[in-house]
Amino acid sequence: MGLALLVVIWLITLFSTYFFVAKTWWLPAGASAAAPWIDHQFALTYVIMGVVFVAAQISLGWLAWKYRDHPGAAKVEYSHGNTKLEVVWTTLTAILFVGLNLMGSHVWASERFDPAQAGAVKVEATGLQFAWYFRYPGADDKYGRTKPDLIDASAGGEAALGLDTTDQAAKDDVVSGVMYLPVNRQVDLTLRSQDVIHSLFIPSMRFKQDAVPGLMIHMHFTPVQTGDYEIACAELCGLGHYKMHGMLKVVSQEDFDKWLASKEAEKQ
Ligand SMILES: [Cu+2]
Repeated sequence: MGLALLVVIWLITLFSTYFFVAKTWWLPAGASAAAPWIDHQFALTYVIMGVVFVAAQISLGWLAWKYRDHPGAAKVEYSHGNTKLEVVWTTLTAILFVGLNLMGSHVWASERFDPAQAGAVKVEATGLQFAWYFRYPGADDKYGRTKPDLIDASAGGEAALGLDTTDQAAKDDVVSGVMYLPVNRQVDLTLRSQDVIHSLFIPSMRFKQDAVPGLMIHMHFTPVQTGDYEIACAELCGLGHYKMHGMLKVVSQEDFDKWLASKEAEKQ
């Protein structure tokens, strides 16, 4: 029995570790300026935790076998713990946990607390059950007023956001179901939610941030590669959560200007 346990524990350890080492299910290639940083932190966490995990499981299997019941086995002795050992591993775990958090907080804080660069593209992302809408402030660089009583989710677009078209600043606002961004320019993102908590998750940008009703959350990131990228909602937000899917199109500045101009023209 002890030997069977050892084999099972070691096999489970080997198989589960293999999928991480072989990167069978892994993140898509990073396409934002912060991606190398985040990937480095991600890999470091996995390597450290992987070493701890494998060492713990190998010892577990070996101990299960070593202390198996067999003729001539020593009499069982109950231990009430070892204070010195407990202090050592609690301290080591705390150092590891706090250390990794401090390292990671630098990247996160740079996207959250540092102000966006001058000339960043302003985009507002609004989550609602069950879609994402993206709003661009237009030539005046100002988002127009929205009013809860004007909201008509079934109409989509501007009406879904409750855009008050009598507001001067709202006249040139562009609302899109697809997020367009110019490459190599920082995005000054404002996150909003209309109903429940959603989470804007763009794996290729290594970006994930909750959208919370009543809050305007400011974040920024810089896409560095053109292409089409998936957007998902990463917060279980209701029955239709699974279809709360969107697309991000990172294009050249020229194509971005053309797209924005065509959307402005559509409004006239
Ligand atoms: Cu959602």
